[in-house]
Amino acid sequence: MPNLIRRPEWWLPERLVTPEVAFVNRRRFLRQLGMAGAVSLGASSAWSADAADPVYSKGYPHARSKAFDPGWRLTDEKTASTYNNFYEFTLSKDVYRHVSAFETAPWKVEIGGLVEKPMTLDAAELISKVTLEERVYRLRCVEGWAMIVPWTGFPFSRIVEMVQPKPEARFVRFVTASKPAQMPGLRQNPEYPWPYFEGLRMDEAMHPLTLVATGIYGKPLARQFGAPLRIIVPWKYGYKSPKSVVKIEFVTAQPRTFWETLIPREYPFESNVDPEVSHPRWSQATERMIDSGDRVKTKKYNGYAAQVAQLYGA
Ligand SMILES: Nc1nc2c(c(=O)[nH]1)N[C@H]1C(S)=C(S)[C@@H](COP(=O)(O)O)O[C@H]1N2
Ligand SMILES: [Mo]
Repeated sequence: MPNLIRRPEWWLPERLVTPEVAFVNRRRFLRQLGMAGAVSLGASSAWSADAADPVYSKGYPHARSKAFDPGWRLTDEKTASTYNNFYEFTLSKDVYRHVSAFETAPWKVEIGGLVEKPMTLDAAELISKVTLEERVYRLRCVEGWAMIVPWTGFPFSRIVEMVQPKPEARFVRFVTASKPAQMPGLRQNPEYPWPYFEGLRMDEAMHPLTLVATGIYGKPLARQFGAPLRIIVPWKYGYKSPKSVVKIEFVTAQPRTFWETLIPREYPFESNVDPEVSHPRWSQATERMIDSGDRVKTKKYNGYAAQVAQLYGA
């Protein structure tokens, strides 16, 4: 990359792994980082899920599923809770410092489109209808970092059972929260096509690995993780796992996504983790574990090839 900017001394190497932002608007990004630094001096730095809205705490911790407990070493909880991507709040990783005004209850979720039984209900009610379990998954961000965390949640296929999609439904579209008064990033970065939106093929959405996450580390999701519920698709880059979902829509045509709208060549709809397919601006061959700093080889489908390769004709 050409040396377009002079880096200040506090610019840690890991700050560089924020390439989307840098590409979209480097100048705004730099200003934002500066502001975030200034604000953080006085702001509360509570990072723990203990701050999650108490309406979601019923039943925690939920039992870990034996089928999804591969025995990997978990990423340190504090590191995972203080190193997040959630651009509605900030373009920097210290999202936890910017979420105190975020109200996650009550939380209306609208599930509709091409379905027999559309429903609009509160997140707490939706969660009360399902059985929660804990699963240990890897998460790989397109920026080149990774973590291994215990999510609590339920399979997305439970939602499909509830609303009964019509045969014409071939894709699922997710829309996430847009609350400008509570989400400073929306106001600071108006050039992005808010609200954040994502999509999956129906067979991807129905895959048993696809999870609606409601908790992490044995507690309800802290705000920075996308409370009160978010989607987790562990074999795709992290941006395919939308946070703080408010709308789930079953549709016929492949929906656009937030990142595809911004830079289609770099963030295509499918976006399966693949060490052999470089991002146009960097290699995807390896990844950095966010707590240990270990650099490890990236695996095809993020290590889930045995479960998902058949979705892609492999
Ligand atoms: N609504 C919303 N969802 C989002 C994002 C975002 O900015 N907004 N960032 C995505 C990206 S790029 C990643 S890597 C993961 C990060 O999840 P984590 O912070 O729980 O590790 O969330 C994804 N979901
Ligand atoms: Mo990401």
